[in-house]
Amino acid sequence: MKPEIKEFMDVLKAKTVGETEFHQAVEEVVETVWDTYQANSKYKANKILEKMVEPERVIMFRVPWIDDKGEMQINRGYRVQFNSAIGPYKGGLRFHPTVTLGTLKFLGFEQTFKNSLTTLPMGGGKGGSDFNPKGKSDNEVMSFCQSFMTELCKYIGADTDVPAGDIGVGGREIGYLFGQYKRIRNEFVGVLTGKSREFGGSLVRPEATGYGAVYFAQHMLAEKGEEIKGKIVALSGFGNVAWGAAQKLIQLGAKVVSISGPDGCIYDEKGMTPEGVDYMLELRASNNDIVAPYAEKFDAKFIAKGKPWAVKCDLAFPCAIQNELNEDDAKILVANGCQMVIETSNMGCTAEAVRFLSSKISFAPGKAANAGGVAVSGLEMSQNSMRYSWTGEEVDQKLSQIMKDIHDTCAKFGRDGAKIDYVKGANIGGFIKVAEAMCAQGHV
Ligand code: 2IT
Repeated sequence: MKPEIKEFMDVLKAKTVGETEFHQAVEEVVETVWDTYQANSKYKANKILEKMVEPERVIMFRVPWIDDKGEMQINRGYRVQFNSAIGPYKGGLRFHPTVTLGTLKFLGFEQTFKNSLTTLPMGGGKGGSDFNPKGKSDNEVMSFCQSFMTELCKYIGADTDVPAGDIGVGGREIGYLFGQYKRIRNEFVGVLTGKSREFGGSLVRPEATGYGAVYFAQHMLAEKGEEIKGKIVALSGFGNVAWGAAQKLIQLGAKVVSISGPDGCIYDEKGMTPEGVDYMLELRASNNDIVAPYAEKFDAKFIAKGKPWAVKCDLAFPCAIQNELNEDDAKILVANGCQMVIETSNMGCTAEAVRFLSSKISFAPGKAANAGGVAVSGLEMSQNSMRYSWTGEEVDQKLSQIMKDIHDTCAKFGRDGAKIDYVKGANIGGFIKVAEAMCAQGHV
């Protein structure tokens, strides 16, 4: 690492003690955009990089709610409004016991560049809570969501900040959050995305992150004159993102051989069927956070506490959570002949794994590969503003074009001879648009 970059990181770390995931996300961006930054006197005079690592606003609040036993529970809620240079803050809400301010700062920071890459006018934000939805009843989830929105509704709005789902926040939670916002503010507006179809949701939003990652992989393969048909694919996770990816992969003739959950991983050597993909939804809805029952139902292998990275595959899509794939996993994947890792979770790979994979095979970072989710959220905002809905084909076609544009941006800024450095391409491409907008808007 260059001494100037180390100095930049040391200053940041001293101001943000303990926010290790945030440091990891920032370091990767700073390392890749440093030369672009140094070469532009306007960016330097405006201290753009120093500004970009400081969120515009952080809101932290108490969330009291009553459980089914009548007991008071207290959680912590957050919204990190990171950057509004190119549009209203936009990004998901995560309900998961591991959520800290550092987690949401890393996610909000990444979201700023991701949203810039989508070509749509969306700034970056992220929020959530340490609330654990696992094992909670519908009534408890609603009680929590209503209390969370009672505070959050003071800070968001269709032209200010538009949250959506992330881990632990799906259609059910968005429904409860929307209902409470509407009740308090007396406004029916597009303040959340990922809504149900009946009240302003977009077709293809549930599938969009997974579909988008597969479309991105198609462009990566096309660079090498290859196609997705016949490829053996390892997936992790079993939530919304893994579900969408599995569905599209199977449609395109790939063989999906794994999924995973906190309890372990499933190895289905014969390949998942569409019924298996549908069953993922049942597993998710059961609220138990386990994948083991899949093995018995579909005659597959369950590896307790195992990760799917030791299975033989051509393509790997981490779709679960940050840092789920480390350097050892990366080495096993490459040794087993894996050609590409498409990071579909946010910062799914550790910094060491990213370095190793980028040097050996093709690696797509999450902020490019998983941008399809927020892109269709942006399309949901457009439809809400028009008070109109597009057909599924229209939305899918726009999503597909956006993923191609993101791939083109990565290629434009990351091409290095015959290879594309997708990490560099995504970071520089995402950075320039936000930096230009920030410079134009003056000292704010
Ligand atoms: O990480 C992400 O891009 C999301 N969770 C989706 C955010 C959104 O606003 O749809």
